[in-house]
Amino acid sequence: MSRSRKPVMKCRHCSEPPVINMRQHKLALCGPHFVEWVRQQTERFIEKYRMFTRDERVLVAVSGGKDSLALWDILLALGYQADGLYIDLGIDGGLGYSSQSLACTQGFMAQHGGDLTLHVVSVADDYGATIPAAARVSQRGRGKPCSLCGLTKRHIMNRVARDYGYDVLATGHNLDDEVAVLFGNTMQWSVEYLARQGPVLPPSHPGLARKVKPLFRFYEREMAAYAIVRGIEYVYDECPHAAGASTIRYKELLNQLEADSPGIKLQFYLRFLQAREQHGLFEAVRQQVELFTCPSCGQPTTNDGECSTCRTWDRIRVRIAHSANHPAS
Ligand code: Q46
Ligand code: ZN
Ligand code: ZN
Repeated sequence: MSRSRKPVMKCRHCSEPPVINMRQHKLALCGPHFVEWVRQQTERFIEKYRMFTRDERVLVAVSGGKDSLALWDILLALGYQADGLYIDLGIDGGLGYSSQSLACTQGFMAQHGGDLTLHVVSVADDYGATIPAAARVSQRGRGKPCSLCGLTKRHIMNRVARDYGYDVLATGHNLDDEVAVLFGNTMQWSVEYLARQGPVLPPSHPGLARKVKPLFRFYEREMAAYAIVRGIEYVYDECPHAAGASTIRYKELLNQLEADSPGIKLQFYLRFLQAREQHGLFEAVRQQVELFTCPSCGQPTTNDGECSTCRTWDRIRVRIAHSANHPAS
């Protein structure tokens, strides 16, 4: 009686055991070959989608998580001019989330010899309160901080890119993030968001940087594997406010689909981009948006007057000052 042995899996390029098997690509790779593959692929996507060139200055938004640190690592290895931006949101959640995130970012810089440039912006110092404290008094998002947080982060990224003359702003969104957002936008038929979602967002206003997502074709597990193989220490915990977010539920659902049909997430996203580019899907919506300049911060706004970030934070500061003066009310 012959016993069937499970075939031993090997790296596609050498005889070492693989660190990852990417079923959607039918590709298993060992650590060094996986790192090489990720970098080559990233370079290919940067060129294919005309994200940026080596002459342009790139600002990478780093959160201390695996994706943004992996992105910074990849861009540096490929020889791009990449600096970092860390936004201190002042989120603690019992875990010291923001301070841990900054510590991981600084650890990453030390690993790279310490001569990298990192811009650190504190929301509390620049806007007057941490995100959780501001969310408690803001009417935006009904006490949940994410809407205010997203608005403020975008405002800061635009500001730092403009003030320091960066051509491009790069974020570490991976395929799982992008597909979950696309799924949510499709479920709601949020045509304005669908018209703008993509790996490259050209500047909508003078002085704004182009926004790019060089990792948008990598699965989340690929980025986790990259960070681990490269020995990058990153914050494992999600932001404590992420719990219950609809994107997390969408990710679970999409993972179930992916387990049955490897590659379905990538296909869903790429075919959306194709439909939009080749068939002009949502083109009419894109052309309808008229932008004004906020008189306070100079950033684009859909209102003729102060932008929603300036208005929201003005109200928050008033409420905080009022409650400081009237503690019992
Ligand atoms: S950081 Fe900010 Fe996220 Fe935390 S408060 Fe919400 S939006 S969950 S990406
Ligand atoms: Zn190998
Ligand atoms: Zn403004």
